[in-house]
Amino acid sequence: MEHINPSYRSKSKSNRSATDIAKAIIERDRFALSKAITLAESNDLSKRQISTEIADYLSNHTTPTSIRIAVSGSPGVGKSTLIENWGLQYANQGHRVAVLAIDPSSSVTHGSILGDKTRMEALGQHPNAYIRPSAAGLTLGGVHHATRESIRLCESAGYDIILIETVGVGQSETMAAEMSDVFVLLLLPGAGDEIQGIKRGIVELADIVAINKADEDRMQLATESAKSYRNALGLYHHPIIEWRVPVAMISGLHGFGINQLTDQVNAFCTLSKEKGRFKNKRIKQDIDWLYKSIEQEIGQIITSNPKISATLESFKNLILEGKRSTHSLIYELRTLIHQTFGNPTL
Ligand SMILES: Nc1nc2c(ncn2[C@@H]2O[C@H](COP(=O)(O)OP(=O)(O)OP(=O)(O)O)[C@@H](O)[C@H]2O)c(=O)[nH]1
Ligand SMILES: [Mg+2]
Repeated sequence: MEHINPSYRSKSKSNRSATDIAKAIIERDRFALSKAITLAESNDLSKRQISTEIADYLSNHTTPTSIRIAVSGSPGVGKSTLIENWGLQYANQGHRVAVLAIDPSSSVTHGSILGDKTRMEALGQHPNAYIRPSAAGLTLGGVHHATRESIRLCESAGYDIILIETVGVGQSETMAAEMSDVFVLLLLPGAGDEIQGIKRGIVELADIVAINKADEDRMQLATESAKSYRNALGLYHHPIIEWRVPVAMISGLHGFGINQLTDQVNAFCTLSKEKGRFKNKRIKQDIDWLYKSIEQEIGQIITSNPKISATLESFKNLILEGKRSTHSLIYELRTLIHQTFGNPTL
């Protein structure tokens, strides 16, 4: 047998067709799943093409029955620690857990620190768990696209609990909300000032709030903060009118309150399903994403036209010199776009 090339097996695997990879994913082959995620993250058009064939096959052959949970909060609030222990709890109950990260900053830092951030060693070794750090070097739209696709792929591979950690600040929370069923916001026990300081936009995304690190000498402070947060949250209206955003007290590190968090997620999903919102929200997320992608695509086609990009460049100087109003420049650009690409309605 020495004459057999030892890399033969992996080579034959890497040459599998889109349908073969898709079938292997349905059979819960982790290698195929990772391969498909890498293809979806690729900037290479031919690889992207294979990835779309895999996606189409899976859409036709699988029905996701998962819960997508986004865990968000400031750096260091304890997202990874909670996800690891929460994920272990789910995995020990027989659920299949996939952990993904949304990291818009990976395009800047090239994800160098992300490996550390999503290490989750104990969960990573659990047979029911799959952890995928987000890819480095992707554009903002690329991060969004790759994470959405990764979620679908994991679901097709039978993962029914999808935990999404937001990494970095700003864009990641919005992205997470655009692709999850439940948005869990972690906060730290804090004084009144900090409560006033929570970013309004992010609080409005929350379906569940949890005061994390409610342990050791922070119990008293956590109890007081939970009360203040409950009052503050009373001012917001959740899109499901019957849902009062709960404020849990938890310790992701010591496991305290995680059961309660699971109950709240289940209660939220049950209500959301009763209201017919669960499925509709996913459909709306898909349609919104389609439109967003079209805008990005079209924008790219337009701005990569040499005549238009040169005109845009010259507009920058005009704005700098203060000679023309932006209003008239936009009008001129519109005319140029119509002349270049044609406008059937003119
Ligand atoms: N006391 C206590 N410490 C915690 C708890 N959860 C996390 N920590 C500690 O807080 C620090 C940050 O935890 P991480 O889980 O890495 O936090 P994170 O939100 O994922 O951080 P980033 O990914 O960098 O945004 C670590 O030192 C943890 O051990 C908790 O419930 N209680
Ligand atoms: Mg983390």
